[in-house]
Amino acid sequence: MKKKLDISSKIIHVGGEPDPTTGAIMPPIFQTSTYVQSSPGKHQGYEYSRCHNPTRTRLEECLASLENAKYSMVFASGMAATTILLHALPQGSDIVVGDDVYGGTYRLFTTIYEKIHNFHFIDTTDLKKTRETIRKIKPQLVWIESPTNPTLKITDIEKVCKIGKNHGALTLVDNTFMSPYFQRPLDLGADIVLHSMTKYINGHSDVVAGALMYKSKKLHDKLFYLHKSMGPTLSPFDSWLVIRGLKTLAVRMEAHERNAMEVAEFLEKNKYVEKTIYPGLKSHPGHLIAKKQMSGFGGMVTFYLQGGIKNSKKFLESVELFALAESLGGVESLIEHPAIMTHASVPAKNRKALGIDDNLIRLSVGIESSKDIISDLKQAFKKTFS
Ligand code: P1T
Repeated sequence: MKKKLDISSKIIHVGGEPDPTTGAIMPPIFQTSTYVQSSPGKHQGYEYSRCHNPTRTRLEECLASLENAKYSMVFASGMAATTILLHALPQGSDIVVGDDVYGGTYRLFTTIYEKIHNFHFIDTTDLKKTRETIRKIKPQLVWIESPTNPTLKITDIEKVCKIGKNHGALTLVDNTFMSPYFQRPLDLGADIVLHSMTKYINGHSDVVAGALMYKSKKLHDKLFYLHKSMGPTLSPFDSWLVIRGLKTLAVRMEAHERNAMEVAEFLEKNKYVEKTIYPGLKSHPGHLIAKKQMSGFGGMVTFYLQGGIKNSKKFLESVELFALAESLGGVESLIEHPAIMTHASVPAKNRKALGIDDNLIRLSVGIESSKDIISDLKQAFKKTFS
């Protein structure tokens, strides 16, 4: 019955069965490192918490069902999920990567893992170029972020997955910005979904965590072996916090989107803004693809402020309700400067080519009153330009 539920009900109920021994409606935090065995090797499915933990299992069950996957594995951060996935590929794999990805992902690929795999960065919104590159390189993996961080480019996930499949490549989608509530890449043909659960899935800026979701048992066995051997384990308490935060994902995402749309429309009309980027705006080049593959446009808005770095800094120092901080997807509104903060590890030349300019500002629009959010931006414009 639970498999057939709507996503907003699955968020609350899958993995959330009352505790069988006490009836407690919330799962217990199994704050234990080990489990007693009745005879050597004879146990109840749990041996050691680096490998398995019942609180973590509850979370993994729910996450797998939200992405319509068979399996999910959680990790101590989004980057830990990425690391383990890269180890699951044969050494020397070719990986085609969307050119605009989170700065930390770019850093990991181009410094630590460039000695192990070959990364080919391309604009995956350009289907012709993507088809040609995949046909030529025959990669093991295609890595897409959609919408991208920070310029919110939209890749046609279904089409890229098809191209990948035709040439024997798996496709991974980093679905952090949308959460499974607004976008489910496995339904569009992807093989693996990655989340930084630090963002919308947990939603309360109090946990760092990551997850992978997929259907293949072979991949699951490989990832489980790597997880147990390498130990990027999410603690029972953090697993429980994510279970708790996740319960309100549906209402939070609806509120983020409502507010982000209002903010984007406000910015688009503002005389001090050169350009506003939000997939929900008709002016966004990926608007129609976004409409096709997402059921909402999310809470992230970026814009180019008039003037250079001086104005950007002044604006970022002037906000009062928005907090100037890295990260996104929490209930509170955050603002940041990608070139100096989240994407500082992307070389200046690449940043320029991607449009991560000194006047690009990224907003993670929270779920406060939209009136207060917009008043805060108004007063920051006034302070910056008066
Ligand atoms: O921070 P961590 O949980 O390790 O997740 C890394 C990560 C992966 N994928 C995407 C799309 C991300 O945005 C992130 C983390 N991003 C930020 C911290 C940020 O402010 O953009």
